Amino acid sequence: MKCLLLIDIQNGFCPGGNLAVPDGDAVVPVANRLMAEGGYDLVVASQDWHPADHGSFASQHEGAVPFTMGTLKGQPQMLWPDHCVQGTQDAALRPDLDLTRIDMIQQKGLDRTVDSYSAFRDNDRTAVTGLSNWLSARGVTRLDLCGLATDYCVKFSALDARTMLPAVQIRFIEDASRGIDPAGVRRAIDEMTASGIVVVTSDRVVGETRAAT
Ligand code: VGL
Ligand code: ZN
Repeated sequence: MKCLLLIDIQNGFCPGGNLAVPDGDAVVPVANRLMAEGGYDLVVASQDWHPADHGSFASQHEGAVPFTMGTLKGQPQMLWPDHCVQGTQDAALRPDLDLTRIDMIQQKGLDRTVDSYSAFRDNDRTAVTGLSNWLSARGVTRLDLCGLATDYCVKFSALDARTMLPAVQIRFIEDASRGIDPAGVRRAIDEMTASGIVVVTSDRVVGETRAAT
């Protein structure tokens, strides 16, 4: 069973959004092509889904400025602009993403006391979202990830998939992803590669499907 996991392809992370990733909207046509031609049995989309008073927002910390480090539950925490607040347009999945092909939406970041970059569990690794059990129950053996942002939610999701689903082959689709900080993206790719995650392109994914049929 092959599954495609689309990370946080939401208005908030695209140009015009509250936490826009440079060129973030460029991943949408690539994700649509992967869903149509990538040969996946299942497609899951994650959705950053914060309460308005989420503790990762700089606005919740006296005098704090977005994109500086603060603390949350005693742990270092990057403080973000308010983004992806539940029920707002900023939190909606991109309308040009082909939502008809998505089998399940995994929301995350609902607990205001901890951030959740990963679609699998909170940053403090205490609470899980249930996604790893959902994938295991469906017999997923191969998981390809892509989306926004490479250096945060995509990386943390990929590394958690690696440790929480040790029998599953994990791949990162580079051209279907964009990051916040170029140096962070390079480090993220190095970390993913070092942990056994394979870096591929969408052309390769689609080409393999063609070769197999
Ligand atoms: C993300 C920062 C805060 C992401 C989510 O989707 O990469 N980054 N919340
Ligand atoms: Zn967030």
